[in-house]
Amino acid sequence: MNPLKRLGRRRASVLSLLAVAALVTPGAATAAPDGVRASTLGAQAAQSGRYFGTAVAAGRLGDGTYTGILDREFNSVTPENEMKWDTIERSRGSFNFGPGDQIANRAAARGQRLRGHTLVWHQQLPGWVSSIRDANTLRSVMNNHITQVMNHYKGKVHAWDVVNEAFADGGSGQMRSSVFRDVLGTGFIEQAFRTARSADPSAKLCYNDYNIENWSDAKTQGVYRMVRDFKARGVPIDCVGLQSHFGAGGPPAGFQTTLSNFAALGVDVQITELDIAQAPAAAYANTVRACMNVARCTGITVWGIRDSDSWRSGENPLLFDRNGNKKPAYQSTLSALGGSAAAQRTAAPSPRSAAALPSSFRWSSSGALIAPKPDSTHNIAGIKDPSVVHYNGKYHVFASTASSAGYNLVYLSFSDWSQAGSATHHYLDRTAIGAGYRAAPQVFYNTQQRLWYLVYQTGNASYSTNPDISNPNGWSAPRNFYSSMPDIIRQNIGNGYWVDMWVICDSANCYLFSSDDNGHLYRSQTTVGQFPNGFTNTVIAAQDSKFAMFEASNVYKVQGSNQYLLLVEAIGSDGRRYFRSWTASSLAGSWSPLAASESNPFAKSSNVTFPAGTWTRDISHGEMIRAGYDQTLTIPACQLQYLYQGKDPNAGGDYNNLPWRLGLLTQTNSTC
Ligand code: G2I
Repeated sequence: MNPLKRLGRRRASVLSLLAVAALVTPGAATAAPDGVRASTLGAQAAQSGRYFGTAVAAGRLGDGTYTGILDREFNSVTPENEMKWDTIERSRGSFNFGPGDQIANRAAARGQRLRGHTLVWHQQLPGWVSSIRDANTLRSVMNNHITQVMNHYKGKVHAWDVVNEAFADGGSGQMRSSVFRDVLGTGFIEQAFRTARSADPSAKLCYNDYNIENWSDAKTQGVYRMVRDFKARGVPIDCVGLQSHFGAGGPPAGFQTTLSNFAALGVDVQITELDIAQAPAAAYANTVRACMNVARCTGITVWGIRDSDSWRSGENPLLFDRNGNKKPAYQSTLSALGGSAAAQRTAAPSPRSAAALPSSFRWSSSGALIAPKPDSTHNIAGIKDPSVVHYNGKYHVFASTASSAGYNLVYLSFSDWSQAGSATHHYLDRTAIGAGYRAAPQVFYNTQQRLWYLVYQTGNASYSTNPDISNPNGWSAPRNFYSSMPDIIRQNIGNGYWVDMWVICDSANCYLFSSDDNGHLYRSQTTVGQFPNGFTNTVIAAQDSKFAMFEASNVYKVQGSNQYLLLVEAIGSDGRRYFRSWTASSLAGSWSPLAASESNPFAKSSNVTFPAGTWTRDISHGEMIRAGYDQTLTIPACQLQYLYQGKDPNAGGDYNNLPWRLGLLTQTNSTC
């Protein structure tokens, strides 16, 4: 969004260009190739820095079919039973590490990582422990067990399930009854984690449980509150294990939200015991994709190798059949990890294509949901350029405020769109972001740095950070991504302005896109590790006539696919704003038209219905409702929603005083 320009009078002169204009990617005649695809689960997961593991039973290590698959496919192992209390300390003070060592030593010899499972659990607990009634005795027994076992496996176990399954099923959200809770009180979990940290400071300490995959479940909420409390009070916890023993339907709809929300607390998340009744290929793929879409989802473990090895063998829930053959779920899992088996290259469409976006779109619009809320010191005419994330049960919206006095930013949050209009507007000029020209915000969470970023334009490309998105006063003062305008922009910008900065990262790099009001979309690049510094290699990512490639570009990752989506606002033959769309297979790749013309637009008044009344003819600068909120900017492939700015079609006059409002588009032609 450019606060200064007026383009309306010149629109007609470029109409003829719109239909035929082509997009080019200078200096990138061919698309970047996809990453090299691996043909095993572990190798493919490793390409994104993740592990792919399995539960291992010591008793099966003499079976050549079993070990053949184990060593070919998996780069992490979890002893299924061999590190549990009833094996390791069957009688008090007498430790039997034999079966655990057998698995640990075998894994170490083959470079496989080891998850430790589990130190404190109410099951597979010897009777001598569960019958203790004295708190001091039980505390020292528990601390001693943790310390002895962790000492023994120090340097061999990368992550320990310190406490397993301590929360109750059902609607209480409380801890379950167990000897530990009943004798030591609910503080036993904190005690166990503190003891574990002292015993092996370099191991990751995990809380592990089942039925915590559905975000809205009381059990999930109970565990979430505990982890949040631990992080707030400095109790050592590094990860949450979601066991993921699923029914045939696979993960619950909100599974990725759950992973993201835990991760946003500053812990890793891991899928620790995955198995799915009847192992539907799509259910496995959906599970894996959810993990791939969350940067801090660091690995996946399936709970066994062949169906016959499973604790639920009657349900055939694993990736290999009884003979050790790969099942369809194996192929879909490999695909979802980003890989492709040789045999699959010639096979029928992979599950990925099912999640691809359609090539034309239809939408239904809400009425104007959010209007400016002027106060005694903010005489605001329009609210514009929204950026939105759904986090912690709320929509968090950042937007430009516009008036003849200039531009600044506002923040509001609400739990439901029906409440958007009544939300409090927090003016960010009162924060360290400061007064003066700030506009076109973009918000996301950087999972590596555990910080929210707000990217916006100030004449340069600027940003502020905040550890807590819900605290408007937590934003830092503006800093710039560039020391000055990159040469290539200076050379191509013409009489335009440099606007609408947009950051998106894949697992290796972050990209900064921006527009120039002169038909160019620019792209700079830095590494994920260097971000927010080091943006260089600025190139023209796409170009067209100045009205066909106007402003307000958005770039997203499409969930469950290798597709990226580019949206750019254009000015139509009717003088109204609309959106065009392209896709690419990599962020630095070239963009192919999806719905990119005035007759087949991504979103324009011509493909939007207004059941609540036609309050705007412009579908202008805004943001998709994302599937997550991190730096990957992942959107769903289905049932898209887009928060946009529109205005009374009859309004005119001073550009900065136009009465922009925010409305929500919901896709009506989703096929999934
Ligand atoms: O129950 C499924 C899993 C739930 N989360 C924690 C995991 O540790 C748990 O694993 C299972 C093992 O897969 C089973 O193999 O835990 C069970 C015990 O609760 C394990 O079952 C036990 C049997 O109960 C014993 O009778 C048997 O001797 O497996 C033992 C070894 O085969």
